[in-house]
Amino acid sequence: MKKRLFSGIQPSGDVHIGNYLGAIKNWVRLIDQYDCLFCIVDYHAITIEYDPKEMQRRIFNAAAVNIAAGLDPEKCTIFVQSHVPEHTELAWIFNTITPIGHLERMTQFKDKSKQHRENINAGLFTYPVLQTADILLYKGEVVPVGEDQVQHIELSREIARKFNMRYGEIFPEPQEILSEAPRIMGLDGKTKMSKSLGNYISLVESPESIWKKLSTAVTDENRKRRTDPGNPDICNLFTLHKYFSKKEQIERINVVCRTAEIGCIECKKILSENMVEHLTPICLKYERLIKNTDSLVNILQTGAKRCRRMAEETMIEVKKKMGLV
Ligand code: AQP
Repeated sequence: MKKRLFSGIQPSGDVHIGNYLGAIKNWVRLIDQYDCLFCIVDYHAITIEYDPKEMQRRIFNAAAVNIAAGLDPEKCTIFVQSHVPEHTELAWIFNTITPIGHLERMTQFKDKSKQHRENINAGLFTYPVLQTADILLYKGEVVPVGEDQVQHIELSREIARKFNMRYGEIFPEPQEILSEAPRIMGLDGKTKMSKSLGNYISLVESPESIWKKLSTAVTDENRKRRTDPGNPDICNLFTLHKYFSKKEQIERINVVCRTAEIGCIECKKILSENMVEHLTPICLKYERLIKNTDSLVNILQTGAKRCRRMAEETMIEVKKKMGLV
């Protein structure tokens, strides 16, 4: 029996290279090792303002991009959170054992409250409780995520422990798995690359747009003139070179940037070419998939069917333990 892996992505905008390097690449790497469930978490995405007319497109987009990036639906289960009602049912139960103080400490809640001052809703606050339900409904043991989600996974362990102590042992304590790129910074070099901040390169960005975005991206801010020596250690784009460029190029740039033999523009051009080369197969596959919505619907329905069966079984167990049957 393979251990179960659960992970999710919000259909809150374009899937970007931060999501890819921080999470999706790891999902693809682990697909044969675990029984993998990948969830498009639409109930999480509605905690911020959105256009209902856009949501369906975003859900298909998230499914197609992830499949194009390597999530083979023959090898894993891909589904939409709202297609399995037990997610919110279990979240309600977990709400009753989660201290408010723990939720108040969550960095993402603090950040998002600042970002969306006009809409600090209860869903944003209890987001990590629903996330815990997402994972534990399927008794997920491992959760590959970016660094921003580690605090939430810690909380999910606490909730699992508390439930098990109070009502009896049911749930595993999930463990996060981080990728080699757990936190990709945005093109401003200052904030985490995020769908909602618009500081990203999408996974299916056109070559022209990749170049346009990279050409204005922040590098080593101390390097004012072309003749100034640069410092790759503090250059956000050098970090991206590490994931998209060839080993010899990275080694060379690491030297010639420091001696000012290469300028930022040339360095960005190399990165842009390599990024286009890396992302082109994903873009081409995405274009084919997104045109065939029937096939996407079929994949998501098959996924939801499997997940509903598992979710029903868990809820029967949970309710029995809690004396609710
Ligand atoms: N910048 C990042 N670097 C590394 N990993 C990242 N992840 C997100 N941003 C980065 C990881 O991608 C997975 C899916 O993320 P999500 O869709 O659940 O939501 P998020 O973490 O809130 O991502 P965004 O892009 O910042 O979305 P918005 O702007 O809507 O909040 C997760 O495993 C995440 O850690």
